[in-house]
Amino acid sequence: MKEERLIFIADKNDFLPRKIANKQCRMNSNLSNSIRQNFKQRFATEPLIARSPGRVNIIGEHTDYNNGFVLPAAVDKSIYVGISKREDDKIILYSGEFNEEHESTVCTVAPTDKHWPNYVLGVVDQLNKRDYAIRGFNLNLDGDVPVGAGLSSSAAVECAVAFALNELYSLNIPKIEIPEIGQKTEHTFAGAMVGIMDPFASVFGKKNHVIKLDCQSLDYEYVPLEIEGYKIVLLNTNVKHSLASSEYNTRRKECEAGVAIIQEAGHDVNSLRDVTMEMLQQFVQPKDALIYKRCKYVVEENERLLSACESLKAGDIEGLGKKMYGSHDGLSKEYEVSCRELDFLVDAVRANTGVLGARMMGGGFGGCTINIVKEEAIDELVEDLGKKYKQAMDKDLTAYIAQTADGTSIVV
Ligand code: GAF
Repeated sequence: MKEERLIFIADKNDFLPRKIANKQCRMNSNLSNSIRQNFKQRFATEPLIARSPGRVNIIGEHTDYNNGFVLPAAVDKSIYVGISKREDDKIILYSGEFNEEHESTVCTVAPTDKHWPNYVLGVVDQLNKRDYAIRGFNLNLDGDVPVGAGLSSSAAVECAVAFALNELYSLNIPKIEIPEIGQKTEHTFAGAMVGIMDPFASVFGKKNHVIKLDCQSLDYEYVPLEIEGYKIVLLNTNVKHSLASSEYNTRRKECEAGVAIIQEAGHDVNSLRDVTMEMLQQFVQPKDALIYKRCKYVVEENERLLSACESLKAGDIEGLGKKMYGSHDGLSKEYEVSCRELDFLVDAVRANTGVLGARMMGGGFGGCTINIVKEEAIDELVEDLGKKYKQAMDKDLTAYIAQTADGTSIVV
């Protein structure tokens, strides 16, 4: 399939089938132009515009909050933020997605019952807590990162907002602090005890590269994504099960419980990053089978990632693909964050010679699978699987070919 014939692109809230000629240009210019126009109409002034991309993750799932490794890349779907200063302390927000306004003030920011403003207000709260002085602002939010598909639209919002406020009020926030502000916003204003991966990928993304990130030290390395003849294809289950956020936090606690058992046995370990399979077998397995299973997955996923990274660097895409299947099996059977829709999509491509690897991506319980697919096999795969998925799950399957992109920036 030729690039110009890409037939599935993400639009607004979802993946919609659509024929376009030049996706990248259309997306960037259209969205930033429309946000500029809407902003001028609404606030009668010229905005500063920041964009921050969504992300994919090749391998290394649920490892970030265990101080492990991840291998994400920013993609060509972004959140755009138009912003301007106010003379007072007011925060006036408008979301194009929800066609809704929300008002607050800088010194009284608090979580709201409405969902979307929290990702902006939480950032303001973080800036307040870190003594970055801002006054009021008008803000207009829009973008084409599909919500609920596991591409991390919320991290993209947080990073775009932090980046925009940094620029607007000349705050001189060190770049590394932007992802931390995003992560803390999730903890405090969204109740999700997420790791650093998503905002880090959004801010530090680099076109044609994946980021090998050590979530313990935050050291990172850009690894070229050289998969000639193959594409990264995301297959969206179009489901998001309600378990997602509660089970996410539970998994985090289960991992901490595993670390605590090993600490009680007298070992100086701070996280699963310091834990070996031998320790798990010796101390955790006899005590708690469930905790053992969870921790085993994480320790093995870190090993898988390091080896997958070597495969990628050596041009062994098949080796990389195999580890992706291994990752899915661990996520599904041991970490138990998959669901029948995700398992169906991965199982359905296992025997397909055009697909080198596939696995669920992100937190789980819905969203997308990430697949490495031979270019000429994509059309048939999507068509065939679309029918099978509809028949088996009575849901539509949508697909998106992910292109890597640069991280957060100001749009001029
Ligand atoms: C979500 C979280 F936000 C990330 O921090 C990460 O834990 C991921 O789930 C699972 O790898 O996207």
